[in-house]
Amino acid sequence: VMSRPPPQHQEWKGAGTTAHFYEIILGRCYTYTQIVRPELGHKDCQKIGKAFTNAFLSKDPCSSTEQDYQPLMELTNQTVPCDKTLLWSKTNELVHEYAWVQQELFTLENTLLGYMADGLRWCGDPGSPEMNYQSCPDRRTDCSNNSVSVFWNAVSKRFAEDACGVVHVLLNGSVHNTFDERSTFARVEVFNLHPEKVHTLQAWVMQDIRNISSDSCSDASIKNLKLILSKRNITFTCENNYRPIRFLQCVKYPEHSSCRSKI
Ligand code: N1C
Repeated sequence: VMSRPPPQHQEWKGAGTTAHFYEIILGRCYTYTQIVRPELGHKDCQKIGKAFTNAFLSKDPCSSTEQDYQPLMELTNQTVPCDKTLLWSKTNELVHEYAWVQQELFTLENTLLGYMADGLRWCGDPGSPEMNYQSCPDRRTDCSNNSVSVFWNAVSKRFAEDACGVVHVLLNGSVHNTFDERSTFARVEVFNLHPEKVHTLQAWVMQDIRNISSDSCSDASIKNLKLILSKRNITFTCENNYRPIRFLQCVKYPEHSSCRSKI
């Protein structure tokens, strides 16, 4: 057998930093600030890119802190209009399809920082100034305070704190825990909505069109969400299979029985 070169970095269980990470975040920053939202054309993408990598390079990727991301967060502050914040849990694909059609709604991925980081992985190493492209900590088997999880916790927290008016959330009625206490939505966002600014959380609970079951809004986990919000003085409303989003599901499965009625 040929001898393997010694690893340059600590070895983790999760996949490594996305190839060309720096070029991708820089390109996405320019796309967002020049093309998607030209009103943010004054943002300094070079500075933002550096602040992003400075948050995790040469550091232990299992001891990441929200403070590490503070300079990045300050450079990427952005106002989302009241009533236009759209949260989600376990509906990653559908929520972004809806936000694409309803251009005035903002998911976190429709803000600069969420747009830059969406779908990427990154970590550094205390013994090296480089990114670790070989492996990064796995959230479950290595550590929860890893560079990627801490980032999403920090930006999700700010996104919820900044929300005002009616906030919407798109939930998945076809999974075991529609409101999952371990999710970012439950752990971070629900507790960081400011009741002085956010009077109502409106949930849209969508079921997989291929197996529509009973009323998801009366699910036990949704009752738990309602209780948490009432204690926080935020009104909760819930709607099953919201029609505009059902129509999006019907685009994908037009022959399904629930899509065949002539309106
Ligand atoms: O844990 P979740 O969903 O409830 O997180 C979703 C929730 C949304 O409302 C977003 O504002 O939290 C925010 N958010 C993201 O926008 C996001 N984009 C990508 C949280 N996590 C995000 N990711 C990655 O997906 C991240 O790695 C995290 O662990 C998953 C969350 O998926 P989920 O369980 O469906």
